[in-house]
Amino acid sequence: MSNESLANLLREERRFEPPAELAANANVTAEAYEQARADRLGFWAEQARRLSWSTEPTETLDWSNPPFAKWFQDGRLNVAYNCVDRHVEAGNGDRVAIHFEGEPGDSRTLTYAELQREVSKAANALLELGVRTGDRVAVYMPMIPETVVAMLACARIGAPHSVVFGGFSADALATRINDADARVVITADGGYRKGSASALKPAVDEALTRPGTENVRNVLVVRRTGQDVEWTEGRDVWWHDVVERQSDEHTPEAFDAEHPLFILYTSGTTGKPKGILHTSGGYLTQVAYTHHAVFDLKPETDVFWCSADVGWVTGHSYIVYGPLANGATEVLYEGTPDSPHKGRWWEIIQKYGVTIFYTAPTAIRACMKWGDDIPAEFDLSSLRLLGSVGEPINPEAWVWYREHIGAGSTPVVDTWWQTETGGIMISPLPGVTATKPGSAQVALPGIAATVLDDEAREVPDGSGGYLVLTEPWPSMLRTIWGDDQRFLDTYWSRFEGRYFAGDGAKKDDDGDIWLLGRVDDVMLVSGHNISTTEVESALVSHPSVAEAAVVGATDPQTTQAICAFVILRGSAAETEQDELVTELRNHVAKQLGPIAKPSRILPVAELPKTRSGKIMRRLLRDIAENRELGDVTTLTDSSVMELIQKQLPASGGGDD
Ligand code: 6R9
Repeated sequence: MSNESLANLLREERRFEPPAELAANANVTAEAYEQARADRLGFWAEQARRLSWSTEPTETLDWSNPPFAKWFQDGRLNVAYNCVDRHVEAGNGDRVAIHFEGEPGDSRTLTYAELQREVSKAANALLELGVRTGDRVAVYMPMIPETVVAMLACARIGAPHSVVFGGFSADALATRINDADARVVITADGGYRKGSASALKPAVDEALTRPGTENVRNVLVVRRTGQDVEWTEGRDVWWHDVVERQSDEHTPEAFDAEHPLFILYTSGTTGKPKGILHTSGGYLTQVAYTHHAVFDLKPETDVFWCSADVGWVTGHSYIVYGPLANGATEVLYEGTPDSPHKGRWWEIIQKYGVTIFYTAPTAIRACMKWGDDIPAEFDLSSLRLLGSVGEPINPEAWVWYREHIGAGSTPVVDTWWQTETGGIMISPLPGVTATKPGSAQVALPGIAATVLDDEAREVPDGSGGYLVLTEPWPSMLRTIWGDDQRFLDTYWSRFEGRYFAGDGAKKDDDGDIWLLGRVDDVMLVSGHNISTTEVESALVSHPSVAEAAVVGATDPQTTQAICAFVILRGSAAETEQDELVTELRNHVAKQLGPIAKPSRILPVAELPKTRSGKIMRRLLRDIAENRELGDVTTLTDSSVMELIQKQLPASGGGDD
């Protein structure tokens, strides 16, 4: 964005007050904002006392060398002890920690006492394999309990883990093993996805033939599917051989609050992936607090379910560390929402009586497309809170979620954050905020966010620009692994002294924040910066559209022309498409104004997405501009691009 800040096009007037009962019993009330405003560091120091420290911190924040923050630096703690042992010691050993549901329908329950024994055995096994404090361990696993156990075992012995999403290729895995210089890889023979066993071990074998992975001494392999695996004697060891025979007792050692907890790679748009580094005390404080505040968790009665993959930061913070630090009972599901049928998620909510459900807009839009009648077949009355994360949620999808999953009364919280922020930053509080469909609304207590224009001036209410964070926060990334300069350049150089998130945003007339997509995706049309998110939301608000992805394609007259790819809903896919395209173009013009009218709309069967469900607009831009496709390695399904290319007419449908 260079000439002008983002235009503010979308108007959304619907409001939903918190349910009275939730508000009356909410974990966090409006007072928290006041308290944090009056004394931000005092507020975070108080939140740090949710944790059990072996040495209580006396210093909250050292910001003497910005942007390299140190939180609670003289405190010492063990993260795994906080997530497991202390709940057992408090008398809650029989509470279920994890209800595991495998995709084929197998299930397993782990109480906190069982989790303590499993984590202790795994920690002892890692020690036997020679893993020492500070060594990096790569984790390349399906969504099974051993994955959580492995992560906690690493945390317990102070060995930072680097979880690599199980769908990534051998190349992607090798790059990450190399960058973090991992010493051990924990994997499985395979996992179940979309109705069949999908192998993992072959990708590890292949990755370890690549240069730069020589320091991997052992591969620890969980047997999940029973499929055949190649075996390298001396290097490969079975989990059931090495872990099962260990003592189920292990005394956790305390580490400094700033001891590295994990590295998690984000793809970034160009160049090699960035290893985002998170440390212990500040990270755990913020994920525990936000899980308590945003999800209003009552550990004795709630059943929490975050459907994210553990290879994504959402899985780290809201499957592993946040919920377990809070002693939650949660669901862990291995597979996809449509295996073996499109009601699988709703069946799981019914089976376990899930009360709080956290998922991504892409999944909500897929469920909308499959039809309202599917969730209607299940008893979802246990739900009392719904969350969304990962992308801007279109108002229509938000309302559908509340209506069809939340029975028209369950509050929806749209939570904005990033791998880099570690925990939720901007979100309604369910007992406080009157929610607005499509808006993440307000920075949480203790968090400072605003929107700036090109000249680094705060934009007035009713305008758009760049989202920034203006004060350090406990779960902030500490650096990019091995590359402080890239850390400075990427996040701290655009606006002096402030963290640049890379997202466009606007403030509405109440000062609430609306996320408008990645700044790289913003379109420049006849001198106006227009957000892809707003045009997509306008398209999704038409009854015939299930999903939309919008990109700006180079245009000689208007700089960029708006090009939309849409997935049609149900029967709309069979109707006369030329007429529908005209209708959709007019619909957008009516919703947002003529400037936002797409010049081309192309109905497609699928859209290219990353593993966490984010649409890869970069690839669609390649198509819209008739270019050769860029890097497709982080796509969930690379055949999608071939499908789209096959479906396209030689030149597009627009007329003006
Ligand atoms: C947690 C996670 C971060 C990027 C972020 C933004 C987008 C996430 C959002 C959202 C609008 C929300 N994003 N949550 N946009 N509203 N509620 O997704 O981390 O994978 O690092 O992605 O995702 O663009 O900058 P990560």
